[in-house]
Amino acid sequence: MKPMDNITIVPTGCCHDCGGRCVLRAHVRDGKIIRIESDTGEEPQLRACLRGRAYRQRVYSPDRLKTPLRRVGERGEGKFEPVSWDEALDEVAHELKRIKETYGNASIFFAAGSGNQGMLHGAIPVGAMLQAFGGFTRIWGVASYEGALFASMATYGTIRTGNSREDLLNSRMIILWGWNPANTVWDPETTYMLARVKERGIRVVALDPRYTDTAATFADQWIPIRPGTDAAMLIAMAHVIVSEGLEDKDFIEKYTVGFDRYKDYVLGREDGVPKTPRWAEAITTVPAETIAGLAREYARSKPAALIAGWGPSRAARGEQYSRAANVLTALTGNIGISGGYASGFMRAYSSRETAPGAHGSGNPVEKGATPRKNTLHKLRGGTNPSSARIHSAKVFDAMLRGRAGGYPADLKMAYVAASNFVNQHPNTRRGVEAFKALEFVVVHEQFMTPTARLGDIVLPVNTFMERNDIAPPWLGSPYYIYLNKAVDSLYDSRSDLEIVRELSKRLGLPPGLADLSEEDLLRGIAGARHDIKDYDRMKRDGVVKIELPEPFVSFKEQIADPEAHPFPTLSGKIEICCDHMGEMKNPLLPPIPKYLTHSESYDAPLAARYPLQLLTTHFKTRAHSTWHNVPWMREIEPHSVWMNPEDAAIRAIADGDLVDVFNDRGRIRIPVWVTERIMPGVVNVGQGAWYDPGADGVDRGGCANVLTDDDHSPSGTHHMNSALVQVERALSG
Ligand SMILES: Nc1nc2c(c(=O)[nH]1)N[C@H]1C(S)=C(S)[C@@H](COP(=O)(O)OP(=O)(O)OC[C@H]3O[C@@H](n4cnc5c(=O)[nH]c(N)nc54)[C@H](O)[C@@H]3O)O[C@H]1N2
Ligand SMILES: Nc1nc2c(c(=O)[nH]1)N[C@H]1C(S)=C(S)[C@@H](COP(=O)(O)OP(=O)(O)OC[C@H]3O[C@@H](n4cnc5c(=O)[nH]c(N)nc54)[C@H](O)[C@@H]3O)O[C@H]1N2
Ligand code: SF4
Ligand SMILES: [Mo]
Repeated sequence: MKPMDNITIVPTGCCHDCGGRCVLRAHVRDGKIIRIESDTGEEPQLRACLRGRAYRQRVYSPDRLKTPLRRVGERGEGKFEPVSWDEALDEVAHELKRIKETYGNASIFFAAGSGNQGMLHGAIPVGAMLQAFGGFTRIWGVASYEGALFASMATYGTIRTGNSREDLLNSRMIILWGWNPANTVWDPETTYMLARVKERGIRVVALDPRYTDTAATFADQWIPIRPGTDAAMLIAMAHVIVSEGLEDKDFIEKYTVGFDRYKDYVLGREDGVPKTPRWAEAITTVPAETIAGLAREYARSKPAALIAGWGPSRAARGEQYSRAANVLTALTGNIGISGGYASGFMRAYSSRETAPGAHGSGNPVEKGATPRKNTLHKLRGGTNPSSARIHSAKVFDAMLRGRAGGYPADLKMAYVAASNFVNQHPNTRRGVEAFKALEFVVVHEQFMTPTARLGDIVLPVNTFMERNDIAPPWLGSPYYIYLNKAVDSLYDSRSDLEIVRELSKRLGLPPGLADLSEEDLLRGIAGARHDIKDYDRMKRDGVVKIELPEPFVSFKEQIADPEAHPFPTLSGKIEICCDHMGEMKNPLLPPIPKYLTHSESYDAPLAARYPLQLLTTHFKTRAHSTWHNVPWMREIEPHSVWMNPEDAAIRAIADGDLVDVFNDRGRIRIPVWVTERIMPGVVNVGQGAWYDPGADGVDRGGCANVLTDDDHSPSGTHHMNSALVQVERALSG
């Protein structure tokens, strides 16, 4: 910290749940942040995006929750009275004890969100407290990546796939499939590397129903593709490669199992339908020549990186797309080599081996629960290790139907921390109904979100500018940021840790982690990481960048010496055909990747009434619902539904009109952006806008999850990009 002109520059960072984790330098004068800078060091910098730079408007927002609140009206009505911390915490402790005694710990649902990505604050201490209190019911099925994780485990037996970002410079060709890091970041150096890729003239192709900022900035070619049909295109690319003998035969022979089985499907020997580019054109709308051209180019441009994003897999049958992409990288031998890329989960360098959602064992409620048979847990992985968990898409249904509906618990209370749960999970209107049916809801929040509005007690939490924390990168890069406290907690807010400390006393819990000081806890966290060598230096600098001897290349050892380093699958090889999936005998989980349709596919009967496919992408101006209420962000890109001019014309809709986007689950009313940047037949509502229904039930906030389907595929993947909708001009405001 360097004082000058009464200004102290505090090295800190940004750690909400976007794909970043960036350096911030808070300029503080008289206890107030007056300016925010970012990384000014050597490239590649951990440079903050527009959201991080606008953080002052979030810290000093007039809407910050200032005191603990107790509900006075009906739940969800939004009427609260301020109460003291003692009153609020007494009530929470009393309700926790009452509910535990009356119904048992499994009736407590812990809605742990991603709002804070530091390792000390946010949902983590709350989970530790509830665990010490006897446990809780929680979710499996992480909205982010469940399909990709499942496919990665099935193919490689691990989630550590892909190469370091700088290794992209060694590729001869890069395919960005359903991936938009210009907005979603995926580690701050990604766009820097893509810019260098472009400077070097390496060919970049982007496949996305939208002409994304990434495609516009970095790609030589944009291929629009109909949502939910990517598996068909990838399988047709395999058809071209196999029928023209372009596959890497030695690689397939040495490192994979199941190629013949896949070949039979691809060539049509299994079901009489050869999966030709012509076949795929009818499904995907991508011209057969484009499909064949891309297949040949990819197979001949070794080393080439096919990076398959999570967006297309966050959809019904999304795991098939991920599997088909993984298998294509194997057919072309682009795995384990510099410049290649094992498409999979996309976690390259990491000091963690487990899936982010899978941590935190030892929940007493899950002890003795039967391990699930029909899940990938059997293959070592997945985030569903126990029959005591509820899929995150099904929580609302579980709250409403409980054990009688086949769920493991009758849920009576929700403990919400760092999550805008109701807004961020599919079928939000049902979510509101479900939360209203509970006996007690407590929410730790910074703002009165749509979920906090459903609280009985709402506790004001401070921001990362008001406490110390350490945050690992979001995904796969070698560094940590240290978030030094820049200012004191505003108003009467406290950290989650401080709340847990007070509450633990009231619950009579033995002294635990929460009794140690913040500093000791952070030293402990750093000490447990083999790659953090110097805590004090990291704290002083606000960041530690870890020098790797060379760029990380996943599966390098497996390829160099397969005898000594088998793949961690059952066969020890890359599984093009996964027998374990075959054993499940589920037609929706075939052992080889297949193109499968579903009830909200473009060609489903429902499309007669709801002919548009809705995407609910991650949005430039927000991390999920965080930053929604920051005016600077609203100015940059107002919330709207993206629609192609062709679709607008047939509906007599003009750019900027207020429109209704609707299906049987609900209706939202927002302005339309008529743009060529989205293909015909597809509309996009960025996820994360706050649910704000009028008396007529129409959501003026434009929350995408009013429209999404609360079902999941057998892999556990969400259907957030698989909703059919109609759009019409709004009749009133
Ligand atoms: N700004 C911002 N960044 C974020 C986040 C955020 O909320 N805001 N959230 C972070 C988190 S937690 C996550 S999990 C990640 C998510 O990161 P992603 O899942 O990669 O993000 P999305 O925007 O949902 O999807 C990426 C792209 O997939 C495209 N897409 C959707 N469906 C299909 C399809 O069927 N086929 C094809 N080819 N493309 C399709 C979308 O148009 C979009 O451009 O982002 C992280 N980064
Ligand atoms: N339709 C659709 N829905 C989606 C997605 C999609 O692609 N489409 N993506 C999904 C994905 S990938 C994810 S990860 C989820 C994310 O969903 P959530 O985890 O619910 O994320 P946020 O909406 O950002 O809500 C986080 C909340 O935490 C609060 N917060 C921030 N810091 C702290 C803190 O230190 N302590 C406490 N107590 N609170 C804090 C913020 O104010 C914010 O309200 O959304 C999912 N929802
Ligand atoms: S929102 Fe994400 S990318 Fe932007 S500054 Fe924060 S951590 Fe970095
Ligand atoms: Mo996510």
